[in-house]
Amino acid sequence: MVLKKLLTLVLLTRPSQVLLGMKKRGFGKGRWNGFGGKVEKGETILEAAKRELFEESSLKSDSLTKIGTIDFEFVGDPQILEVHIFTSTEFEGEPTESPEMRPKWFNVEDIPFDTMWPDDILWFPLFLSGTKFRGYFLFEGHDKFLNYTLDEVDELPT
Ligand code: 6OG
Repeated sequence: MVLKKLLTLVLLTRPSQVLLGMKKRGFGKGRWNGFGGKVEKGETILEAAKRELFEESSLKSDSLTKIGTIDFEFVGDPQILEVHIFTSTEFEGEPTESPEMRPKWFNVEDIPFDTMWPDDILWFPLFLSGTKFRGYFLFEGHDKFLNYTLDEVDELPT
């Protein structure tokens, strides 16, 4: 049986820049990433994306658009992480450090891929060009993946 865990990831942009957060604790600690987390019982994936964005960065966005979905499998772990990735250019508030994340704007040419999950360098170009995508990565440990698929798609299921 395949166990799927639903997660969200929000990447806000402004002209030539993307907002990332340094993960201060838990899964992915020490890596820059978008803002997100687990979808709770009783909420939609979009609701979870907005909630996690606010909890981790103090920013509110009512116009999140889904840009991609990636399944992550880890060798030896029956649970697959289904990560739903959203983006927006519209948001309110000031990025504020939370117990989970330290936010920082990066120029798109200075995205710190060396201190991000290793999959990011492959799909960020699609996200930055506004191309929707569907992906799968099989990780061995947290520092390398053994194989992957990444496909551009016209539509993403909600
Ligand atoms: P919490 O468990 O802290 O949420 N996430 C990943 N993001 C990227 N870019 N690559 C991965 O490759 C990821 N695996 C998980 C989803 C974890 C956060 O980390 C994201 C969530 O936003 C394996 O609640």
